Amino acid sequence: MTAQVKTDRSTSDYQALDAAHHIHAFLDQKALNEEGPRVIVRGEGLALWDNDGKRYLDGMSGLWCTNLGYGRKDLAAAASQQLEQLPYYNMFFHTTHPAVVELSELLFSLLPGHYSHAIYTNSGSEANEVLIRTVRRYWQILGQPQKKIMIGRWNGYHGSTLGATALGGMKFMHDMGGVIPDVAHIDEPYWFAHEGDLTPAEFGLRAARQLEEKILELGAENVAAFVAEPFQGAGGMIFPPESYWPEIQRICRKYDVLLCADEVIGGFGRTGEWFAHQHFGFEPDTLSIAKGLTSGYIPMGGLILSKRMAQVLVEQGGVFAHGLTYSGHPVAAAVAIANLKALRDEGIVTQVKQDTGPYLQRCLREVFGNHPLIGEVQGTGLVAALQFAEDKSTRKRFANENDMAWRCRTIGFEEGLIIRSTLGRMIMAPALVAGKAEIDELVDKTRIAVDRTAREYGVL
Ligand code: PXG
Repeated sequence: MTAQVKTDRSTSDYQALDAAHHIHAFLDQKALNEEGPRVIVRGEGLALWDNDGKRYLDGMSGLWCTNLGYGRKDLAAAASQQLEQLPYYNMFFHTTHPAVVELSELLFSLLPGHYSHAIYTNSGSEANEVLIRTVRRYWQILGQPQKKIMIGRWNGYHGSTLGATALGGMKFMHDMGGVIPDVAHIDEPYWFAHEGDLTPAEFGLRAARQLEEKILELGAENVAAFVAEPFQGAGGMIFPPESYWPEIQRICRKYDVLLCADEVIGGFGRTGEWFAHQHFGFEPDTLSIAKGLTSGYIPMGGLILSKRMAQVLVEQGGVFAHGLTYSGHPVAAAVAIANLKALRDEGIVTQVKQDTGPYLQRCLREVFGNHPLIGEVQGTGLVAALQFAEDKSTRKRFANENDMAWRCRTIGFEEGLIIRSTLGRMIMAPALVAGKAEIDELVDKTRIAVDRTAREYGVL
């Protein structure tokens, strides 16, 4: 299959205009301009085509978001119908609209029963901004306005706006433009990087107990919430040991600290459960959502609240001083409904849990379990990471692991594969509609990229 689209301009024209007008995300703009970005023009299923007709297998669901894959006509039709009927209205002037009401009905039918309310946003970053304000408001209403410190994790990612950046633990982001006060961090539960001889289970408990130490250091009466991704995504797809989350939950309950899960990439089927916290077996008070809510076809995010929190805000809170023009946007809501119905009615989440997820995980462990470049394979469902390591048994990492991973990613592109590198790890998160043939192609092309990297670095 070829691109089958005729664009108006040559790739070099697009690149020149792109260089003239854009600052790209997380890249050295000058270096990018010298190289020129790939110009992506079409998508179908898991395949993308660039302006020169080259095909790529998208192993990253765009940016962890196209859970249904590209080219879904039902989502396009839902948007088009809503655009004709009611392209915009808001939730300010004592008004609502059917699209957002029906989205909530559907969403809460998929969520565990102890959640009841949503505050919709346009993105995951905004969901986390709203989280900070809502959590602080909750404690204010309960007469504890000093309980406002948010604890996040080093290397966690919660978005690129100011509050979300502060909540996240990417120091290089903190260094650009500053942070907000009353935010603290604990370490990430990254067993492979940890030096010493703790088992994963022992390490999981130790990592979780850092939260208790931090709460005691700051004073529980001052700590509003702990916020984390159930598995860390942008920071390297780090899976905590099984002992981690139950201990975190115990600590949060003990000190009356809200437990907030950032489900922006873990939500909507990625792990084979509807939400990643269900895979890890804990019960957060809030969920930040975005990405897979609409399969990325249109921007939408939100903050989901437990009944307990919502009741306080609704019954005792008075005016909730927050509102976005596009909160619950009808077109986004219509697309989200079509997306959630497809994920549910086509049995896609169940398929990830029972069939394609275990298949991907098995294939990766067979191919990379004893690979000289790979120290560990992590993941569940349709998300996985390969950790580069010089010595698997001692967990010794290559000094230049970042360069190796970046090179592996570049080779992937050459081979027609999009996977992501983070520090010394390769990450994949294909669309949840991936069939076994696409998973085979993903694993096969990843092996070619890893082998070529290993040969270039003299490891194979
Ligand atoms: N929380 C998490 C856990 C995320 O992964 C956000 C919040 C922010 O969402 P928005 O919609 O504001 O971007 C994210 C976003 C990557 C990558 O390369 C990851 C994200 C965004 C861009 C790139 O892994 N995650």
